[in-house]
Amino acid sequence: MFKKILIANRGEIALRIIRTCKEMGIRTVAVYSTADKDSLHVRFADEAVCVGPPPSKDSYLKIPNIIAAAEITNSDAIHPGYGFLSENAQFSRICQEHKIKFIGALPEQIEGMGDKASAKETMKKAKVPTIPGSEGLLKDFPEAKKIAGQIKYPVILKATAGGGGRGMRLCWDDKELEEGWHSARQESAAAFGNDGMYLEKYIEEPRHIEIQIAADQHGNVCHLSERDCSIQRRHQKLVEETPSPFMTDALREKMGEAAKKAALAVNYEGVGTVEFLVDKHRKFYFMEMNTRIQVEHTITEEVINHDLIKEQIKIAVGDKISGKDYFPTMHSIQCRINAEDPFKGFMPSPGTITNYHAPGGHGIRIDTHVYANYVIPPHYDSMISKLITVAQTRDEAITKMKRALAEYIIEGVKTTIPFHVQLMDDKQFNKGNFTTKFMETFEIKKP
Ligand code: MV4
Repeated sequence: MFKKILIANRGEIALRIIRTCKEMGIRTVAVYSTADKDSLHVRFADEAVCVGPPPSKDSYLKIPNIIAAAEITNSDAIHPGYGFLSENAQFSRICQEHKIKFIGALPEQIEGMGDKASAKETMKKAKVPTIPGSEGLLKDFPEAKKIAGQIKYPVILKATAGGGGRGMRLCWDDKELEEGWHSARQESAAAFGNDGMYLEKYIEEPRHIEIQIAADQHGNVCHLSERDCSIQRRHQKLVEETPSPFMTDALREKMGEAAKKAALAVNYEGVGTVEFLVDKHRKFYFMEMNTRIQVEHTITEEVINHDLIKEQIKIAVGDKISGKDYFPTMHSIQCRINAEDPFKGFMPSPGTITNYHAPGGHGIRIDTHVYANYVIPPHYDSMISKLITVAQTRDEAITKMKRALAEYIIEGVKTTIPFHVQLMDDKQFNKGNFTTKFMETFEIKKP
Protein backbone atom coordinates (compact mmCIF):
# COMPACT_ATOMS: atom_id res chain seq x y z
CA MET A 1 0.00 0.00 0.00
CA PHE A 2 1.08 3.63 -0.51
CA LYS A 3 2.71 5.21 2.53
CA LYS A 4 2.06 8.80 1.53
CA ILE A 5 -0.26 10.46 -1.00
CA LEU A 6 -0.01 14.07 -2.17
CA ILE A 7 -3.37 15.63 -2.96
CA ALA A 8 -3.02 18.02 -5.92
CA ASN A 9 -6.27 19.87 -5.30
CA ARG A 10 -8.15 22.14 -2.89
CA GLY A 11 -11.61 22.58 -1.39
CA GLU A 12 -14.07 19.84 -0.58
CA ILE A 13 -12.45 17.19 -2.81
CA ALA A 14 -9.03 17.62 -1.15
CA LEU A 15 -10.72 17.10 2.21
CA ARG A 16 -12.71 14.15 0.85
CA ILE A 17 -9.48 12.41 -0.29
CA ILE A 18 -7.66 13.16 3.01
CA ARG A 19 -10.51 11.54 4.96
CA THR A 20 -10.25 8.28 3.04
CA CYS A 21 -6.44 8.25 3.31
CA LYS A 22 -6.72 8.64 7.10
CA GLU A 23 -9.10 5.69 7.28
CA MET A 24 -6.65 3.63 5.20
CA GLY A 25 -3.63 4.58 7.35
CA ILE A 26 -2.00 6.51 4.49
CA ARG A 27 -0.14 9.77 5.29
CA THR A 28 -1.26 12.84 3.37
CA VAL A 29 0.38 15.92 1.89
CA ALA A 30 -1.72 18.97 1.04
CA VAL A 31 -0.61 21.57 -1.48
CA TYR A 32 -2.05 25.07 -1.29
CA SER A 33 -1.89 28.51 -2.82
CA THR A 34 -1.39 31.53 -0.57
CA ALA A 35 -5.15 32.22 -0.88
CA ASP A 36 -5.86 28.85 0.79
CA LYS A 37 -3.43 28.98 3.73
CA ASP A 38 -6.33 28.80 6.27
CA SER A 39 -8.17 26.00 4.45
CA LEU A 40 -9.22 22.79 6.15
CA HIS A 41 -7.33 20.61 3.65
CA VAL A 42 -4.11 22.28 4.88
CA ARG A 43 -5.12 21.79 8.50
CA PHE A 44 -6.21 18.16 8.24
CA ALA A 45 -3.33 16.84 6.08
CA ASP A 46 -0.24 15.49 7.84
CA GLU A 47 1.97 17.88 5.88
CA ALA A 48 1.33 20.90 3.68
CA VAL A 49 3.42 22.61 1.00
CA CYS A 50 2.69 26.06 -0.44
CA VAL A 51 2.88 25.81 -4.24
CA GLY A 52 2.37 29.41 -5.30
CA PRO A 53 0.19 32.53 -5.45
CA PRO A 54 -3.64 32.51 -5.83
CA PRO A 55 -4.09 32.14 -9.64
CA SER A 56 -4.48 28.42 -10.45
CA LYS A 57 -1.98 28.61 -13.30
CA ASP A 58 0.70 29.69 -10.81
CA SER A 59 -0.14 27.11 -8.11
CA TYR A 60 -2.58 24.18 -8.50
CA LEU A 61 -1.80 23.93 -12.24
CA LYS A 62 1.95 24.54 -11.97
CA ILE A 63 3.35 21.07 -12.68
CA PRO A 64 7.00 21.71 -11.59
CA ASN A 65 5.80 23.02 -8.21
CA ILE A 66 3.49 20.05 -7.60
CA ILE A 67 6.19 17.55 -8.57
CA ALA A 68 8.72 19.36 -6.35
CA ALA A 69 6.25 19.17 -3.44
CA ALA A 70 5.85 15.42 -4.02
CA GLU A 71 9.63 14.91 -4.21
CA ILE A 72 10.55 16.86 -1.05
CA THR A 73 7.82 15.08 0.95
CA ASN A 74 8.71 11.66 -0.45
CA SER A 75 5.14 10.98 -1.63
CA ASP A 76 4.59 7.68 -3.51
CA ALA A 77 1.41 8.78 -5.26
CA ILE A 78 -0.52 11.87 -6.33
CA HIS A 79 -4.32 12.09 -6.25
CA PRO A 80 -5.44 14.91 -8.57
CA GLY A 81 -9.15 15.05 -7.56
CA TYR A 82 -11.30 16.63 -10.31
CA GLY A 83 -10.54 19.65 -12.49
CA PHE A 84 -7.01 21.13 -12.32
CA LEU A 85 -4.48 18.43 -13.42
CA SER A 86 -6.85 15.45 -13.20
CA GLU A 87 -7.08 14.96 -16.99
CA ASN A 88 -3.74 16.42 -18.01
CA ALA A 89 -1.84 13.81 -20.08
CA GLN A 90 1.45 15.67 -19.67
CA PHE A 91 1.11 15.63 -15.87
CA SER A 92 0.24 11.91 -15.87
CA ARG A 93 3.38 11.30 -17.98
CA ILE A 94 5.64 13.41 -15.75
CA CYS A 95 4.41 11.54 -12.67
CA GLN A 96 5.29 8.28 -14.44
CA GLU A 97 8.77 9.58 -15.28
CA HIS A 98 9.30 10.52 -11.62
CA LYS A 99 8.07 7.10 -10.44
CA ILE A 100 5.16 8.71 -8.62
CA LYS A 101 1.87 6.83 -9.11
CA PHE A 102 -0.72 9.11 -10.71
CA ILE A 103 -4.12 8.07 -9.31
CA GLY A 104 -5.93 8.51 -12.59
CA ALA A 105 -5.61 7.47 -16.22
CA LEU A 106 -2.45 6.77 -18.24
CA PRO A 107 -1.24 9.59 -20.54
CA GLU A 108 -2.24 7.67 -23.69
CA GLN A 109 -5.76 7.12 -22.34
CA ILE A 110 -6.21 10.80 -21.45
CA GLU A 111 -4.97 11.78 -24.92
CA GLY A 112 -7.18 9.17 -26.60
CA MET A 113 -10.31 10.38 -24.79
CA GLY A 114 -9.36 14.09 -25.05
CA ASP A 115 -9.57 13.99 -28.85
CA LYS A 116 -13.35 13.64 -29.20
CA ALA A 117 -13.47 12.54 -32.86
CA SER A 118 -10.92 9.76 -32.29
CA ALA A 119 -12.59 8.73 -28.99
CA LYS A 120 -15.84 8.40 -30.93
CA GLU A 121 -14.20 6.27 -33.65
CA THR A 122 -12.66 4.02 -30.96
CA MET A 123 -16.11 3.52 -29.41
CA LYS A 124 -17.75 2.90 -32.79
CA LYS A 125 -15.18 0.16 -33.54
CA ALA A 126 -15.87 -1.35 -30.09
CA LYS A 127 -19.62 -1.43 -30.96
CA VAL A 128 -20.58 1.16 -28.36
CA PRO A 129 -23.54 3.10 -29.87
CA THR A 130 -22.47 6.50 -31.28
CA ILE A 131 -24.45 9.33 -32.88
CA PRO A 132 -24.76 9.13 -36.72
CA GLY A 133 -22.47 11.62 -38.46
CA SER A 134 -19.08 12.10 -40.08
CA GLU A 135 -16.43 9.40 -39.87
CA GLY A 136 -13.62 11.15 -38.02
CA LEU A 137 -12.71 14.71 -38.94
CA LEU A 138 -14.33 16.74 -41.72
CA LYS A 139 -11.90 17.80 -44.45
CA ASP A 140 -13.83 20.82 -45.76
CA PHE A 141 -17.21 22.55 -45.84
CA PRO A 142 -18.53 20.67 -48.92
CA GLU A 143 -17.99 17.39 -47.07
CA ALA A 144 -19.91 18.74 -44.04
CA LYS A 145 -22.75 19.82 -46.35
CA LYS A 146 -22.86 16.43 -48.06
CA ILE A 147 -23.09 14.54 -44.73
CA ALA A 148 -25.74 16.96 -43.42
CA GLY A 149 -27.76 16.13 -46.57
CA GLN A 150 -27.50 12.42 -45.76
CA ILE A 151 -28.29 12.53 -42.03
CA LYS A 152 -30.72 15.48 -42.41
CA TYR A 153 -30.92 18.66 -40.34
CA PRO A 154 -30.71 19.58 -37.49
CA VAL A 155 -27.01 18.72 -37.15
CA ILE A 156 -24.35 19.76 -34.69
CA LEU A 157 -20.75 20.70 -35.51
CA LYS A 158 -18.32 19.79 -32.75
CA ALA A 159 -14.69 20.68 -32.15
CA THR A 160 -12.59 17.54 -31.68
CA ALA A 161 -10.58 19.34 -28.97
CA GLY A 162 -13.75 20.69 -27.33
CA GLY A 163 -15.94 19.07 -24.72
CA GLY A 164 -18.13 20.39 -21.98
CA GLY A 165 -20.08 22.32 -24.61
CA ARG A 166 -17.21 24.40 -26.02
CA GLY A 167 -16.71 24.74 -29.78
CA MET A 168 -20.18 23.43 -30.74
CA ARG A 169 -22.64 24.82 -33.33
CA LEU A 170 -26.25 23.74 -33.81
CA CYS A 171 -27.25 24.10 -37.48
CA TRP A 172 -30.73 23.89 -39.03
CA ASP A 173 -29.86 24.46 -42.71
CA ASP A 174 -26.97 24.77 -45.20
CA LYS A 175 -26.58 28.48 -44.53
CA GLU A 176 -26.20 28.02 -40.77
CA LEU A 177 -23.82 25.14 -41.39
CA GLU A 178 -21.57 27.31 -43.58
CA GLU A 179 -21.52 30.10 -40.99
CA GLY A 180 -20.99 27.60 -38.18
CA TRP A 181 -18.18 25.86 -40.05
CA HIS A 182 -16.13 29.07 -40.29
CA SER A 183 -16.89 30.52 -36.85
CA ALA A 184 -16.50 27.26 -34.91
CA ARG A 185 -13.17 26.53 -36.60
CA GLN A 186 -11.86 30.00 -35.82
CA GLU A 187 -13.04 29.78 -32.22
CA SER A 188 -11.53 26.31 -31.74
CA ALA A 189 -8.19 27.29 -33.26
CA ALA A 190 -7.99 30.23 -30.82
CA ALA A 191 -9.27 28.30 -27.78
CA PHE A 192 -7.57 24.90 -28.21
CA GLY A 193 -4.94 25.43 -30.91
CA ASN A 194 -6.79 22.73 -32.90
CA ASP A 195 -9.51 23.44 -35.50
CA GLY A 196 -10.49 19.82 -36.24
CA MET A 197 -14.30 19.46 -36.52
CA TYR A 198 -16.75 16.59 -36.81
CA LEU A 199 -20.48 16.48 -37.48
CA GLU A 200 -23.40 14.68 -35.84
CA LYS A 201 -27.15 14.45 -36.08
CA TYR A 202 -28.55 16.77 -33.39
CA ILE A 203 -30.42 14.88 -30.66
CA GLU A 204 -33.32 17.08 -29.51
CA GLU A 205 -34.21 17.24 -25.82
CA PRO A 206 -31.84 14.51 -24.64
CA ARG A 207 -31.10 13.37 -21.12
CA HIS A 208 -27.55 13.29 -19.82
CA ILE A 209 -27.12 9.91 -18.16
CA GLU A 210 -23.67 8.62 -17.21
CA ILE A 211 -22.47 5.21 -16.06
CA GLN A 212 -19.86 4.86 -13.33
CA ILE A 213 -17.36 2.11 -14.05
CA ALA A 214 -14.38 0.60 -12.24
CA ALA A 215 -11.61 -1.43 -13.89
CA ASP A 216 -8.58 -3.05 -12.26
CA GLN A 217 -5.10 -3.88 -13.61
CA HIS A 218 -6.12 -7.52 -14.12
CA GLY A 219 -8.79 -7.03 -16.78
CA ASN A 220 -11.83 -6.98 -14.47
CA VAL A 221 -14.44 -4.31 -15.24
CA CYS A 222 -17.73 -3.58 -13.52
CA HIS A 223 -20.36 -0.87 -13.69
CA LEU A 224 -21.87 0.89 -10.71
CA SER A 225 -25.11 1.97 -12.38
CA GLU A 226 -26.02 5.45 -13.59
CA ARG A 227 -26.34 9.07 -12.57
CA ASP A 228 -28.80 11.47 -14.20
CA CYS A 229 -27.11 14.86 -14.67
CA SER A 230 -29.72 16.50 -16.91
CA ILE A 231 -30.33 19.44 -14.54
CA GLN A 232 -27.55 21.69 -15.82
CA ARG A 233 -27.13 25.35 -16.70
CA ARG A 234 -24.54 26.41 -19.29
CA HIS A 235 -22.88 23.00 -18.92
CA GLN A 236 -22.59 23.40 -15.14
CA LYS A 237 -24.39 20.61 -13.33
CA LEU A 238 -26.69 21.77 -10.54
CA VAL A 239 -28.37 18.55 -9.37
CA GLU A 240 -27.51 14.90 -9.90
CA GLU A 241 -29.44 11.80 -8.90
CA THR A 242 -29.32 8.04 -9.03
CA PRO A 243 -31.19 6.10 -10.25
CA SER A 244 -32.35 8.22 -13.18
CA PRO A 245 -36.15 8.65 -13.09
CA PHE A 246 -36.04 7.83 -16.84
CA MET A 247 -34.19 4.54 -16.36
CA THR A 248 -35.64 1.05 -16.85
CA ASP A 249 -34.05 -2.25 -15.81
CA ALA A 250 -33.58 -3.21 -19.46
CA LEU A 251 -31.94 0.12 -20.38
CA ARG A 252 -29.60 -0.01 -17.36
CA GLU A 253 -28.47 -3.48 -18.39
CA LYS A 254 -27.73 -2.30 -21.95
CA MET A 255 -26.03 0.97 -20.93
CA GLY A 256 -23.98 -0.83 -18.26
CA GLU A 257 -22.72 -3.35 -20.84
CA ALA A 258 -21.92 -0.54 -23.31
CA ALA A 259 -19.96 1.38 -20.64
CA LYS A 260 -17.93 -1.74 -19.79
CA LYS A 261 -17.21 -2.26 -23.51
CA ALA A 262 -16.01 1.35 -23.69
CA ALA A 263 -13.63 0.83 -20.75
CA LEU A 264 -12.28 -2.44 -22.19
CA ALA A 265 -11.75 -0.83 -25.62
CA VAL A 266 -9.19 1.58 -24.13
CA ASN A 267 -7.69 -0.87 -21.57
CA TYR A 268 -8.99 1.38 -18.85
CA GLU A 269 -7.68 1.13 -15.29
CA GLY A 270 -9.24 2.97 -12.36
CA VAL A 271 -12.67 4.46 -11.77
CA GLY A 272 -14.20 6.36 -14.68
CA THR A 273 -17.43 7.61 -16.13
CA VAL A 274 -18.94 6.99 -19.54
CA GLU A 275 -21.35 9.78 -20.49
CA PHE A 276 -24.31 9.08 -22.75
CA LEU A 277 -27.05 11.12 -24.36
CA VAL A 278 -30.40 9.33 -24.12
CA ASP A 279 -33.20 10.36 -26.50
CA LYS A 280 -36.96 10.26 -25.89
CA HIS A 281 -37.18 6.74 -27.36
CA ARG A 282 -34.54 5.59 -24.82
CA LYS A 283 -31.92 5.17 -27.53
CA PHE A 284 -28.54 5.99 -26.04
CA TYR A 285 -25.32 7.25 -27.57
CA PHE A 286 -21.73 7.55 -26.33
CA MET A 287 -20.79 11.18 -25.68
CA GLU A 288 -17.55 11.37 -23.67
CA MET A 289 -15.50 9.35 -21.22
CA ASN A 290 -14.19 11.01 -18.07
CA THR A 291 -11.02 9.53 -16.66
CA ARG A 292 -11.29 11.18 -13.22
CA ILE A 293 -13.32 10.99 -10.03
CA GLN A 294 -16.32 13.27 -10.57
CA VAL A 295 -18.00 15.83 -8.33
CA GLU A 296 -21.14 13.66 -8.29
CA HIS A 297 -19.41 10.38 -7.31
CA THR A 298 -21.02 10.84 -3.86
CA ILE A 299 -24.52 9.76 -4.88
CA THR A 300 -23.17 6.49 -6.28
CA GLU A 301 -21.29 5.93 -3.01
CA GLU A 302 -24.51 6.43 -1.06
CA VAL A 303 -26.50 3.87 -3.01
CA ILE A 304 -23.80 1.18 -3.39
CA ASN A 305 -22.34 1.74 0.10
CA HIS A 306 -18.71 1.84 -1.09
CA ASP A 307 -16.03 4.53 -0.84
CA LEU A 308 -15.00 5.29 -4.46
CA ILE A 309 -11.81 7.12 -3.44
CA LYS A 310 -10.79 3.97 -1.53
CA GLU A 311 -11.55 1.91 -4.66
CA GLN A 312 -9.38 4.27 -6.74
CA ILE A 313 -6.44 3.89 -4.33
CA LYS A 314 -6.82 0.11 -4.13
CA ILE A 315 -6.93 -0.22 -7.93
CA ALA A 316 -3.85 2.04 -8.22
CA VAL A 317 -1.80 -0.29 -5.98
CA GLY A 318 -2.89 -3.29 -8.06
CA ASP A 319 -5.67 -4.82 -5.96
CA LYS A 320 -8.35 -6.87 -7.72
CA ILE A 321 -11.99 -5.74 -7.84
CA SER A 322 -14.79 -8.30 -7.54
CA GLY A 323 -15.94 -7.58 -11.08
CA LYS A 324 -19.64 -7.75 -10.21
CA ASP A 325 -22.00 -5.02 -11.35
CA TYR A 326 -24.12 -3.01 -8.94
CA PHE A 327 -27.87 -2.50 -9.27
CA PRO A 328 -28.77 -0.45 -6.16
CA THR A 329 -32.25 -0.13 -4.74
CA MET A 330 -31.80 3.14 -2.78
CA HIS A 331 -32.22 6.67 -4.19
CA SER A 332 -29.72 9.51 -3.76
CA ILE A 333 -29.81 13.18 -4.83
CA GLN A 334 -27.07 15.80 -4.71
CA CYS A 335 -27.61 19.57 -4.77
CA ARG A 336 -24.53 21.62 -5.55
CA ILE A 337 -24.42 24.62 -3.25
CA ASN A 338 -22.53 27.37 -5.07
CA ALA A 339 -21.59 30.85 -3.87
CA GLU A 340 -23.72 32.37 -6.64
CA ASP A 341 -26.84 34.53 -6.75
CA PRO A 342 -29.62 32.53 -8.45
CA PHE A 343 -31.73 35.70 -8.70
CA LYS A 344 -28.99 37.45 -10.69
CA GLY A 345 -28.19 34.86 -13.34
CA PHE A 346 -26.06 32.78 -10.97
CA MET A 347 -23.53 35.60 -10.61
CA PRO A 348 -20.53 34.53 -8.45
CA SER A 349 -20.65 35.79 -4.87
CA PRO A 350 -17.25 35.32 -3.18
CA GLY A 351 -16.55 36.74 0.29
CA THR A 352 -16.81 35.85 3.97
CA ILE A 353 -19.31 33.33 5.34
CA THR A 354 -20.44 35.23 8.44
CA ASN A 355 -22.73 32.55 9.86
CA TYR A 356 -22.87 28.82 9.11
CA HIS A 357 -25.08 25.99 10.24
CA ALA A 358 -25.18 22.63 8.44
CA PRO A 359 -28.22 20.34 8.44
CA GLY A 360 -27.89 16.78 9.68
CA GLY A 361 -29.86 13.72 10.64
CA HIS A 362 -30.76 10.46 8.95
CA GLY A 363 -29.91 10.18 5.27
CA ILE A 364 -28.09 13.53 5.01
CA ARG A 365 -24.48 13.96 3.87
CA ILE A 366 -22.57 17.19 3.39
CA ASP A 367 -19.20 17.35 1.66
CA THR A 368 -17.68 20.78 2.20
CA HIS A 369 -14.56 22.62 3.25
CA VAL A 370 -16.36 25.73 4.52
CA TYR A 371 -17.15 26.89 8.08
CA ALA A 372 -18.18 30.10 9.90
CA ASN A 373 -15.81 32.99 9.06
CA TYR A 374 -14.34 31.10 6.06
CA VAL A 375 -13.43 33.44 3.20
CA ILE A 376 -14.38 32.16 -0.26
CA PRO A 377 -11.56 33.31 -2.55
CA PRO A 378 -12.57 34.75 -5.95
CA HIS A 379 -9.90 32.75 -7.83
CA TYR A 380 -11.51 29.31 -8.02
CA ASP A 381 -14.84 27.69 -8.91
CA SER A 382 -17.86 28.72 -6.90
CA MET A 383 -18.95 25.35 -5.49
CA ILE A 384 -18.76 25.50 -1.70
CA SER A 385 -20.71 22.44 -0.60
CA LYS A 386 -22.52 19.33 -1.79
CA LEU A 387 -25.74 18.44 0.00
CA ILE A 388 -26.63 14.79 -0.53
CA THR A 389 -29.66 12.82 0.61
CA VAL A 390 -30.26 9.08 0.48
CA ALA A 391 -33.55 7.28 1.06
CA GLN A 392 -35.56 4.24 -0.04
CA THR A 393 -37.48 6.13 -2.72
CA ARG A 394 -37.10 9.23 -4.89
CA ASP A 395 -40.00 10.98 -3.16
CA GLU A 396 -38.39 10.39 0.24
CA ALA A 397 -35.01 11.64 -1.00
CA ILE A 398 -36.73 14.84 -2.26
CA THR A 399 -38.60 15.28 1.04
CA LYS A 400 -35.34 14.90 2.96
CA MET A 401 -33.66 17.40 0.63
CA LYS A 402 -36.38 19.99 1.28
CA ARG A 403 -36.02 19.49 5.03
CA ALA A 404 -32.20 19.77 4.86
CA LEU A 405 -32.25 22.86 2.60
CA ALA A 406 -34.60 24.58 5.06
CA GLU A 407 -32.12 23.90 7.91
CA TYR A 408 -29.04 25.03 5.96
CA ILE A 409 -27.82 28.46 7.10
CA ILE A 410 -25.09 30.17 5.06
CA GLU A 411 -24.87 33.95 5.59
CA GLY A 412 -22.56 36.63 4.21
CA VAL A 413 -22.58 35.35 0.62
CA LYS A 414 -25.38 34.53 -1.82
CA THR A 415 -25.89 30.81 -2.46
CA THR A 416 -27.88 28.54 -4.76
CA ILE A 417 -29.91 27.19 -1.81
CA PRO A 418 -33.05 29.25 -2.75
CA PHE A 419 -32.89 27.81 -6.28
CA HIS A 420 -32.76 24.24 -4.96
CA VAL A 421 -35.72 24.96 -2.63
CA GLN A 422 -37.82 26.02 -5.65
CA LEU A 423 -36.60 23.12 -7.80
CA MET A 424 -37.51 20.53 -5.13
CA ASP A 425 -41.07 21.95 -5.22
CA ASP A 426 -41.36 21.97 -9.01
CA LYS A 427 -44.11 19.75 -10.40
CA GLN A 428 -42.20 18.54 -13.48
CA PHE A 429 -39.06 17.85 -11.44
CA ASN A 430 -41.13 15.85 -8.96
CA LYS A 431 -42.55 13.81 -11.84
CA GLY A 432 -39.01 13.13 -13.09
CA ASN A 433 -40.00 14.91 -16.26
CA PHE A 434 -36.85 16.76 -17.37
CA THR A 435 -34.17 16.87 -20.07
CA THR A 436 -30.95 18.89 -20.53
CA LYS A 437 -33.23 21.74 -21.71
CA PHE A 438 -35.01 21.97 -18.34
CA MET A 439 -33.08 24.99 -17.03
CA GLU A 440 -33.72 26.98 -20.23
CA THR A 441 -37.38 27.34 -19.23
CA PHE A 442 -37.27 26.97 -15.42
CA GLU A 443 -38.33 30.29 -13.90
CA ILE A 444 -36.72 31.28 -10.63
CA LYS A 445 -39.24 33.35 -8.67
CA LYS A 446 -37.85 36.39 -6.83
CA PRO A 447 -38.51 36.23 -3.07
C1 MV4 B 1 -25.02 16.92 -28.34
C2 MV4 B 1 -26.34 17.37 -28.10
C3 MV4 B 1 -27.31 17.00 -29.02
N1 MV4 B 1 -27.00 16.25 -30.09
N2 MV4 B 1 -24.76 16.17 -29.42
C4 MV4 B 1 -22.96 19.30 -24.72
C5 MV4 B 1 -21.69 18.98 -24.00
C6 MV4 B 1 -20.95 18.04 -24.86
N3 MV4 B 1 -20.34 17.04 -24.07
C7 MV4 B 1 -21.96 17.46 -25.78
N4 MV4 B 1 -23.15 18.24 -25.65
C8 MV4 B 1 -24.24 17.98 -26.42
N5 MV4 B 1 -24.02 17.21 -27.51
C9 MV4 B 1 -25.73 15.86 -30.28
N6 MV4 B 1 -25.43 15.12 -31.36
C10 MV4 B 1 -26.58 18.14 -26.96
C11 MV4 B 1 -25.54 18.47 -26.12
C12 MV4 B 1 -25.88 19.29 -24.98
C13 MV4 B 1 -25.87 18.79 -23.67
C14 MV4 B 1 -25.45 17.49 -23.38
C15 MV4 B 1 -25.42 17.02 -22.09
C16 MV4 B 1 -25.82 17.84 -21.06
C17 MV4 B 1 -26.23 19.13 -21.31
C18 MV4 B 1 -26.25 19.62 -22.61
C19 MV4 B 1 -26.66 20.93 -22.84
C20 MV4 B 1 -26.67 21.40 -24.12
C21 MV4 B 1 -26.28 20.59 -25.19
